[in-house]
Amino acid sequence: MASELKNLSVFSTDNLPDISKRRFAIVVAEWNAEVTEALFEGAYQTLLHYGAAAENVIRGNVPGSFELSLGAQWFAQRNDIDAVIALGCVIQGETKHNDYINHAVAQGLTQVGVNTGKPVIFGVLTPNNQQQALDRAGGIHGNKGDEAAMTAIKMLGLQQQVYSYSPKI
Ligand code: RBF
Repeated sequence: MASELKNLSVFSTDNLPDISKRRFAIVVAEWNAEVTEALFEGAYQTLLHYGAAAENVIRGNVPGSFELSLGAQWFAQRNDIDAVIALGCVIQGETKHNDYINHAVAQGLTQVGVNTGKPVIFGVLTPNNQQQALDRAGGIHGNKGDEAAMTAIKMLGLQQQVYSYSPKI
């Protein structure tokens, strides 16, 4: 496979907005905790690295990925939260539960973002097995938690650009 030895968490960091006063919520699913803790660590450190203040990053846990949407909604509805990052890991099993959960979470998080007008980031791994997950949670393929945090930052930059734009008439 083309991605076999590649770090997939490579992203451009040009023109990032100032996030020193922005407030983030990170919602973490407790299922597959070894993986989701690593995703959290990646997301948290990335936010701090690019200028977020530690006291402006709050964390909430939900039991499983299915609960991420509601957890994200509760945070996104707060006036003092600018962006929400949802982290989970749904490993393929012998039944199709993973498909149901993945679709529900993808739709749920999309809805929360669109309804609240805030960046709500899908940081849910959907691997075939635990190793694939670990490879993407601080392993050979990078850390999707880092990417989720960077996505939140970039969306805040776009939001700022859109709302500060004034047409030259
Ligand atoms: N939650 C996850 O975050 N990752 C999983 O891999 C996962 N597998 C599940 C498998 C089954 C058969 C069931 C019933 C639940 C699973 N969940 C998983 C939990 C799910 O996200 C949710 O917490 C529960 O279904 C309660 O609403």
